[in-house]
Amino acid sequence: MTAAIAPAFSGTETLDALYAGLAPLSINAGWAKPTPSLWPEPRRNFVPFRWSWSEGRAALEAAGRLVDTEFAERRNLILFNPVEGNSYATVRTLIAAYQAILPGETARSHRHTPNALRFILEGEGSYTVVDGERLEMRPGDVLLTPNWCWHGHGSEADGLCLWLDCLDAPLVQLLEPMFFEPHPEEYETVRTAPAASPFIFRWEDTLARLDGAAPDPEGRHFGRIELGAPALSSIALFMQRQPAGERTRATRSTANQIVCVARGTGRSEIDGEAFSWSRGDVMAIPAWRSFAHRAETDAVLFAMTDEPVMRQLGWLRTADG
Ligand code: GTQ
Ligand code: FE2
Repeated sequence: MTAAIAPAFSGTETLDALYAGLAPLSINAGWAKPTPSLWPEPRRNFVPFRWSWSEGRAALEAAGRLVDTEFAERRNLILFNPVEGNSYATVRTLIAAYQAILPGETARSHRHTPNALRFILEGEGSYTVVDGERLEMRPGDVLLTPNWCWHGHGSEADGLCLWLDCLDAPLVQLLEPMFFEPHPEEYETVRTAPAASPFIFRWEDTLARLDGAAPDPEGRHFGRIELGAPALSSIALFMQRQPAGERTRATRSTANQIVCVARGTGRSEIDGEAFSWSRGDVMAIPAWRSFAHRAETDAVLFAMTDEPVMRQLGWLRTADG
């Protein structure tokens, strides 16, 4: 038997009275919302931006004098998008950070659900240990640490070793499945040191593959290869070579993108704003912002995007201009 429930709104005679009666029930009238919940096309939330490696590098050198890896598990500088209320994400779903490790240092192992990758900028002699495998890191290399893989870093170099990290942590924060765990032994024991691994894309292999890469007939990029297919379940990685003087056709995508300059100098236009760049600089290209790259010298751009997420969910769209 169900008890009769008092019809709370039977005496409600005005819309205002209806709204007032709904609010304490945590119900809103969908037709009377102050702001729309659907809009015709992606909004300009995150902004186009460029971080300069000369500034980032100098800041990392200072951080090297001021903090050790005992204090700072990772000596990383987060490249946050300069938009109201944000102090973490570089674009909506991804975060990029410059990281440094000093000669002789080790950075404790941990694991987390965010997928991560590193693009090595400078220094010979650093390594990362991923699930017990020691992997050497050299300039131009890309190394993956997918969801829940143990990873810690170390350096046997003479000088600073520097790289760019990229993680899908902002997406994981948004969707909630965040887990993080420090390694029970702090530093994971190295079991093997393989020369090759599905977690490494070597710079020399990238260059060799780029030699055979055909340009996009539509001109959206010149020679371009993908690292992995995709490299991570949420992040696709592309290396694109662009000859001096060439300009890509302006395009836009629902995918959020971070670009790091692997080689050369040039200028990009992102939603009407011009950004000049050289090696190590990082650009934020948020969803649906038009972008075109112009190379001043022969250039290689490393692009990281959330395209796999957009594709899997049926939201990947691209357009000209
Ligand atoms: O190297 O494990 O920049 O876990 C941010 C989070 C680097 C890392 C970052 C991380 C790492
Ligand atoms: Fe990590």
